[in-house]
Amino acid sequence: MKMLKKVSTLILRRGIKTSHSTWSNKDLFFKVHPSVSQALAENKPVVALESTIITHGMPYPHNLSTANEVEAIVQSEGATPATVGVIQGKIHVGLSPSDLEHLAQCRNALKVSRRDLPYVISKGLSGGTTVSATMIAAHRVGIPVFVTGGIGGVHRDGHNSLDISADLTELGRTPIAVVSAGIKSILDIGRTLEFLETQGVCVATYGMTKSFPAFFSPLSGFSSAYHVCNPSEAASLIASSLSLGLQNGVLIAVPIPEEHAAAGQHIEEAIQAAVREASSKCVIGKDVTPFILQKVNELTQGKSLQANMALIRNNAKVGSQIACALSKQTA
Ligand code: PSU
Ligand code: MN
Repeated sequence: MKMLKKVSTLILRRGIKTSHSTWSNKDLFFKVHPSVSQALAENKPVVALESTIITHGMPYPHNLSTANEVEAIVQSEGATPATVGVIQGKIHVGLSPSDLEHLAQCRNALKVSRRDLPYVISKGLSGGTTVSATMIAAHRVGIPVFVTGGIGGVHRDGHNSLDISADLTELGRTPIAVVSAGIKSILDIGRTLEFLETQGVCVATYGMTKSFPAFFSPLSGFSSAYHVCNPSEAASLIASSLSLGLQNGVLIAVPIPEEHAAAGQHIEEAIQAAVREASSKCVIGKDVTPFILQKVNELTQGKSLQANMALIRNNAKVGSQIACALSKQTA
């Protein structure tokens, strides 16, 4: 509260300035963990991680153990993890173990996307950042690579309801490379890919084919525009996008490893049932994704959660290798 007063006084005294520096004073709204600022200052690879997956995507204590495991994987690949979250009105880039524990256990943490940032900051609240809000934070502090499980997309019937995740427009306006296992089949994958094309987002599958993955399954029946075969190719793609000065993101889609995709069909059926239940219970807006994730976990007796955890670990490994390759290429 105090800090906001300081900013508003500043703005009032100097007249309303809409310049970037006045409204978005990094030091007032952001708290960068020393390990992250040190790595950035030394041009070492850093990987941004989101936290809605912790607050709304997985139940406690699996959310906490996955978050810790993912950070350890990033470190073991030679990069510094920077989990982003909002704690009492400050956007933290890099969370301490106690902040992580707090978010993992906090029952009233909000799900914070771009549109929610002004409110949570003005009220001094806490929350998990979605892909869109995490991209904003990563970009502000200069982290080009961000790893998550899955991104949001165009919902089925989204062409009527206009329920289109803010993640997609964020990818169209913020130059960050997002590494994910594609898009869940609860979404309209075809329309999501069309929307990403309109937004100018370069989508590439990580692997030997262009098959676009559907989160729990390595195949969605749709294709990416391109594919990249290894970390160095992925890094070159990202470096080209950055050097061209394109102000949009890149999406690297990493298929779930075969050994964890076995329960795919069972999970798929549970997803269909969960989508029907969400619709009959009139669950809408930002509550849809968390509702479906929890329902599917129940219906599959935890198998979807295990697959979810496995694919995130794999994304962390691949994303860190890409971040390390990018850091070498841009050194
Ligand atoms: N997909 C998952 N788990 C998640 C999310 C997506 O498997 O936790 C979260 C991500 O943070 C993503 C957000 O950015 O949901 C998208 O929400 P919405 O569909 O309301 O935009
Ligand atoms: Mn939505």
